[in-house]
Amino acid sequence: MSAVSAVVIVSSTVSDAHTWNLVFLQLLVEEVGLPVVNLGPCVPEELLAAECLLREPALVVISSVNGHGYQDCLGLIRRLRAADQPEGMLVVAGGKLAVLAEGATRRAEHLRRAGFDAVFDDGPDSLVTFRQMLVTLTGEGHRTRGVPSELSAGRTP
Ligand code: B12
Repeated sequence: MSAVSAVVIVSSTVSDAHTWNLVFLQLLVEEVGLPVVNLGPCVPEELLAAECLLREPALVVISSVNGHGYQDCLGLIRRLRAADQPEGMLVVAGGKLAVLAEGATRRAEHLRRAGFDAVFDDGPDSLVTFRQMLVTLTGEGHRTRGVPSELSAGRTP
């Protein structure tokens, strides 16, 4: 396992066919000066894992808006935190991760415990916080795993 690069992978989950969320996030990441590989919609876990092995990204941004993101993310993060994956790779998720708002805090906490560095809800502040995180990444270049606590605290799906 080697150190991560400055590349950001933007990806949806295996079940999610929406694309404009991914385009939006790609443009946002590129705006702060980080190179992006956008894997598009309906990405199988094994394809995402293979891309992470190949590119050793600094950050993987998972976006899902179809309401099944929480379930998809649980399987996906198990795969991305397996022993063969790059160390120091940040993985965050956001969008409309469930159909019901009820239980959002518990789901976000569960995803963080499962291995996500941050989980962003669909509220107006999330993109501001997410962008701050990107700016931090550009400042630090190569970094080790971990999102500053002020960025990860209170993020819910
Ligand atoms: C266009 C659209 C489609 C198109 C997608 C075409 C395409 N090429 O993308 C089609 C028709 C295929 C489609 C299908 C479905 N859709 Co649809 N779709 C939409 C719609 C109208 C717009 C989505 C869009 O493009 N938005 C523009 C982008 C830029 O914004 P966004 O997606 O909201 O993402 C923003 C935030 O969520 C956030 N964000 C997203 N990800 C992340 C990640 C991070 C880290 C951060 C910080 C932020 C963040 O930032 C983005 C910019 O602000 C929305 C309703 C709506 N008005 O939002 C429904 C919507 C997303 N769809 C929905 C549903 C249910 C479906 C279907 C299941 C319908 C069905 N029964 O078949 C299928 C799902 C298919 C699948 N396998 O995924 C629901 C999801 C409900 C939920 N989450 O609880 C929505 C919300 C409609 C609704 N109100 O019910 N859909």
